[in-house]
Amino acid sequence: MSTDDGARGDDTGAPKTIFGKILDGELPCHRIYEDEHVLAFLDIFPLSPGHVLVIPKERKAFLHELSDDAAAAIGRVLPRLARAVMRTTGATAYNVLQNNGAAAHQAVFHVHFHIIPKHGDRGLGIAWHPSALAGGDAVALVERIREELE
Ligand code: DGP
Repeated sequence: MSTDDGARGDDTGAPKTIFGKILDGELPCHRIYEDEHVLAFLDIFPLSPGHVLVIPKERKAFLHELSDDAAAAIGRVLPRLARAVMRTTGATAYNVLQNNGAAAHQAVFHVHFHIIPKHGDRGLGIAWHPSALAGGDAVALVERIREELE
């Protein structure tokens, strides 16, 4: 899969990203949680109160580049962090968002998961334009994706 998406800021020798600088203590953050593999902190441009970012310490630009260990570490803490954000903000709905690539609205090229509480109109706005899944296409697509699975 192509990852030629401009400044990557991962461990390929590309310039350090903002999140890399936060990990290295060169920039401050409102830290919520940290372990060996993961850091979580408040988003500096929140869509709603309680908007949190969860990042791996592994410096990769895109989700599909993460090691299984880094991915598992994030998966382990995401629900705990979501529970804490929900309890703290009183939100009863939230989105978890993870963008990959500038075309998909990624601005910082270090993997990050957003936890975004929904408070009335505040939170993530989604433009969703579904189409109908055609039976024949689905069968062929499933086959091809399965072949690509490592
Ligand atoms: P994305 O579009 O998925 O790449 O989101 C990047 C997010 O990062 C965006 O919601 C704003 C946030 N952000 C950008 N710079 C900083 C920063 O210096 N500190 C913090 N805490 N968040 C930042």
